[in-house]
Amino acid sequence: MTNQVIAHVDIDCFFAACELKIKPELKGKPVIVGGDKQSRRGVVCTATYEARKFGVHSAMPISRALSLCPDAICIPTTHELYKQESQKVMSALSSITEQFQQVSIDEAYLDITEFVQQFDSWERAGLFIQKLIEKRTGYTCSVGISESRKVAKIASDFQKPAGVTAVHNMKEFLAPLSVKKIPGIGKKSLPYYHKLEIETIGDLANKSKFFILDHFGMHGYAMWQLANGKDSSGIEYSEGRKSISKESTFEYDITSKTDVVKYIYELAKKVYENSKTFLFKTVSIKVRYNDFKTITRSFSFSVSTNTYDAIVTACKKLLSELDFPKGVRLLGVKLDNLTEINCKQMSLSDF
Ligand code: TTP
Ligand code: MG
Repeated sequence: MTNQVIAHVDIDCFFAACELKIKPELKGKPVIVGGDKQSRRGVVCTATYEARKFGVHSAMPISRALSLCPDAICIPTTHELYKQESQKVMSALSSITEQFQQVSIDEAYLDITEFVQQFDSWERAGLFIQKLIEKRTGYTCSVGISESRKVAKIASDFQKPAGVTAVHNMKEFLAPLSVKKIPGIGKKSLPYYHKLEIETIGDLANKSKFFILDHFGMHGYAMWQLANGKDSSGIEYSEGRKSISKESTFEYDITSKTDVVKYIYELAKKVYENSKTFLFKTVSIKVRYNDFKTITRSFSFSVSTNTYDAIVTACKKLLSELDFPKGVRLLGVKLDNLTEINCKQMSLSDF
């Protein structure tokens, strides 16, 4: 079985990038978002990398930021703009995979286990994500890729801005980094780690399990496991399942419609097997051609159902509306509009 592959995507200096998109004359200049230059009051929300060179960073008082970078241009925040732009970013990311979790205004995790199979390396998949975001929104972003969500997050920060960091050997990658890079080790606990001569994540990995349990309990043990490259944290779905889907990426292009139908039915079967405890209303199919053009088509029933026949009927209808002028690289079937089965309604006929 393939291990999961998780990408963490974080837009570079997000609020500033939004402002520069509508004020392109400021590109290349040190810009601070938040606070006011005249009164020197407020705090820095973010700053362009030109201002960061002077040591300016988020959450710094404006007065301090201006003493470090007196020529900086300060602009007030426009949160409505950031919300709109964030939606564009998230919509672009969710076109890559349904297995996607937004965690802040400008960052998200994507389960790209299936998606990466189309590329000859994780780096290329990361570059593709960057290009897609740039094309759809104009923003640069940094991408971290790894088998662990936590490591993906550390990796996206590793080569900011506009970096792609793919981590295959987690232990080796983490070893030279400061322990404070581990989420959960903050200002409060850091001195305690230092007191025990743990400066880097490698130092932490080299301690014995019993030493760590003794000093830090189970919380520290989780950090120690991560330091040793043993972490398989993945996407977290907070509001229950929104969809059930299955995708297949092909090594060779599928060129005949008969084969497309055959594979869609196979996927329909797998999706059906995973949907036993749910009713669904909507069935979608996804087709990615060999030029990466991707289309999705959906069909909704008027009432919820949970039969295999319903999935196949919907797929047949959706497929009949599509042409296959080029080779197909990926196919997918998805069920959504889900209701968890918690009563006796088991199939359409029971309604
Ligand atoms: P971040 O992604 O942490 O920062 P960033 O996008 O500005 O810079 P980069 O990712 O390149 O390091 O935060 C996203 C936005 O959230 C940021 O643009 C502004 C806002 N923010 C604050 O308002 N205050 C803060 O202290 C932080 C960290 C962010
Ligand atoms: Mg960011």
